[in-house]
Formats: sequence, structure tokens, C-alpha cells
Amino acid sequence: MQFKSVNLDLSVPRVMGILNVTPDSFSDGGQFYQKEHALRQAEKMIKDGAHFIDIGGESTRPGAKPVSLQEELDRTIPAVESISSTFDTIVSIDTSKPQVMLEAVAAGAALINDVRALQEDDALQVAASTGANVCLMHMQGQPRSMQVSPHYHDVVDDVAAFLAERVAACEAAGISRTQILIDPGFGFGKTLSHNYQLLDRLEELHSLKIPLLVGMSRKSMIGNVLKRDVNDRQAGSIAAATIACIKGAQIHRVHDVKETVDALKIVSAMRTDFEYK
Ligand code: 7PM
Repeated sequence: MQFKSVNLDLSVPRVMGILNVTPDSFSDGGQFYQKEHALRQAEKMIKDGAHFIDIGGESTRPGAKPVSLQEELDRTIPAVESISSTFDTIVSIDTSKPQVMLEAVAAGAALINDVRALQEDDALQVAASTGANVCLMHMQGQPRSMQVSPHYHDVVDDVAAFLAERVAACEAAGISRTQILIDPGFGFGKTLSHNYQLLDRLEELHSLKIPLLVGMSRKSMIGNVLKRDVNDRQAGSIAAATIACIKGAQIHRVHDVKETVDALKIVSAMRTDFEYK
């Protein structure tokens, strides 16, 4: 798959590192230190084997309150600009706002990662106009209330149907299928049971013939099984990524890049013909 100047072979599993852009910028010299911090985080993840750096400035945590456009721009654009110009990596912008999409792609982002699958006003047209690739994620409801009472006829069929509809909407707006990634949106308007049904039947999402991105890292679907708080979910997250990889997920959005890359290399080794087969 082509991402601006980078051609990435998705027949091997790839890792997207999650970059924290801290909400509280210090009043004096904050800009400089924020940028330096983002650069250091990105450098470590790239050294550890990430091919994507995902930069997000809006908290989509259940119950979180929306972030203003200016605040989201202030948090993300300097990081997108400095990382894109410093490293040969694929920068992804995690946003639903058309203005953030525009400015982020102008600053070097090659992928628009939208948890709302380009359903906000103007998002589809603006994303198409940038020429960037897009990741379409499924979410039931809105972050504020999505975990209240998630309901599906069949969660896998419903998610697949939604993603198929959004892919069609992208194509109608001029975004080619070859520019699209799909994502079932683990934790976004789903019960624990829904999340594990999606993982168990993940291969069904390949019927769309579009590369699959998954994000389960440190989420409550891991924490609720293990009864561990958010900073103690690494092993569980790696197990989940390993399962998704075996089921053919091409891109894994994670916090713990080094450990996940190692785990996915074990899956690749199993698939490699070492002349024993
Ligand atoms: C608080 C709660 C902060 C949840 C952040 C989150 C995904 C994503 C996120 C995903 C894609 C997180 C989420 N999750 N984008 N953005 N897929 N494509 O746990 O699963 O990182 S935000």
C-alpha cells in the first residue's frame, strides 16, 4: 500500500505506535518541550519497529468531553510537522475534524484515522481532497454515551455492513479502495462479549478485501478479563494482537511497540517456509 512516498508491504504484519500529545501545554516554552517530547516518543517507537505513528489530540474515552478545534490543532499539528520532517515514517492523524485533516496532511500526515469513519459534516469531501489514505473505524453511538447499552443484531455482520457502506461512500467521494483501511473499533460502543465475538470472528472482515487495522492495546476488553488497571495490561494486549495477527489483521495500533513487534515476528516465523513444510 502506498503512503505518500512510502510503499509498505502489508503481507507482513505492521505496527502503529500510539503517540501521546499531552493536553496540558505549559505556558512558557511549552511548545518547544511538547515538540521535543513528541519527537523522542516517535524516535523510540520507530527504533522499536513501528512503521506508523498515530497522533491524536481528542480523547475518545467513554464519557470524555469534546475538544475544541483550536485545542486539537494546537496539540497535533506541531507534532505532525516535526515527526514528518524528521523521520521516514508514516504519520497518521487520529481526528474526525475536517480542518485538522487538512492541516495535518499539509504538515505531512499520510493517513487520516477517523473513529467516526468520515461521517462528520464535510469530512468525506475534505479527506478526499487531501489525497491521503483513510482508516474507517466502526463505532456505535458517540464517545460520551457509547458504552451505555450497546446493541447489535449480530455484531460481526453489523460492523461489516457498516464498514462496507462507508467504503462505498468513500469511493463515491473519489477515495480509491486502494487508499482505505478498515477497523472494527474495539471498545467503541461494544460490550465485552461483542469485543470478543469480533476478535473470534475477525477473519470474516476480510470479505471486504481491504486491509484491516486493529486496536485493542490496554483497552477494557483486556482489563476486564484480567482485572488489571490500564498500566498493567501489556501481556494481555500482546496476546490479543497475536490472535488478531493470526487471523490476518495487517496493522496493529499499540502502546507497547517493541514487545508487540517481537510477538508478531513469531507469527511471521511460523508462516515462513524454513524448508520444513
Ligand atoms: C481513551 C480511551 C483514550 C480510548 C484513547 C482511547 C482506536 C483508534 C483509539 C482504535 C483506530 C485508545 C482509544 N482507539 N483508532 N483510536 N482504532 N483506528 O485506546 O481502536 O487508544 S482511541
